Amino acid sequence: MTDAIVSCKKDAVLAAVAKARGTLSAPDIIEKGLAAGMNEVGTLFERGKLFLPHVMMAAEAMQAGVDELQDEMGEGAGSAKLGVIVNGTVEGDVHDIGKSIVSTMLQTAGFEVHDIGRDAPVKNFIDKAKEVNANMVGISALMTTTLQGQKEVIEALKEAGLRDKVKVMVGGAPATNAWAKKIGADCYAENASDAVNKAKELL
Ligand code: B12
Repeated sequence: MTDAIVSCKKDAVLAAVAKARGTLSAPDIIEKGLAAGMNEVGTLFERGKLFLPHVMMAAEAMQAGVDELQDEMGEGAGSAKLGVIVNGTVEGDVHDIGKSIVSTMLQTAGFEVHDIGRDAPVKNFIDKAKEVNANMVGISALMTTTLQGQKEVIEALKEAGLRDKVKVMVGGAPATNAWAKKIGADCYAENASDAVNKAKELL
């Protein structure tokens, strides 16, 4: 599956997903197969072995694979919700593959998730958190240049008087535990499984 993503071919990805279905769980297929492939694409891109159009094709193929598995991910575990989470990618940042995987996995684990998409202005995080009475806000940033946006959302939560009621989880490739601590987030999660575990601990 990882090879299929690196080959940037949607058909190959869908064929690999079909083959893995029934043997592996949907979250395993996504994280250990598709996301692993996307990370490999990132490494090859950084080394100049793949170019932006390839990355876009691989991203599309990845999304097609995730969409294919959506039904299997289900609506979450039971009727009792573990908590309400608003999740989005900060303004100026269009990367949303990882963020969307996190949303899907949180939902599958039993959280009510409101995904506000990518390139989301600070105001959208705040408005949505108020609207749905969120217990947690997840903030994704994939570039060093947009990481600051996570801090801005936290500051805005404080200004809106919501910080005491809402836990904050940050993620995305350039984020770290040290960064999360520095900006006053409640936690950092490295990947979607980690995000589910940390959300369960915090809520
Ligand atoms: C795919 C990709 C794209 C796609 C995005 C498609 C999409 N719909 O998302 C496209 C082609 C559109 C794109 C565009 C650009 N990109 Co780009 N892109 C990537 C790439 C190769 C992979 C990202 C990815 O999807 N990874 C796979 C997913 C599964 O992993 P993930 O995102 O890290 O998510 C996991 C964790 O981080 C975590 N997580 C993620 N979000 C959250 C949120 C929460 C709350 C939590 C808890 C956890 C969590 O869980 C996820 C699942 O395990 C990265 C390289 C890399 N190594 O990351 C570059 C990269 C991020 N891009 C980069 C750049 C520069 C750009 C562009 C400016 C174009 C360019 N010149 O290359 C534009 C950005 C425009 C903008 N304003 O945003 C740079 C950023 C450099 C920096 N400054 O830090 C990178 C690092 C590549 C590089 N080395 O140059 N990109």
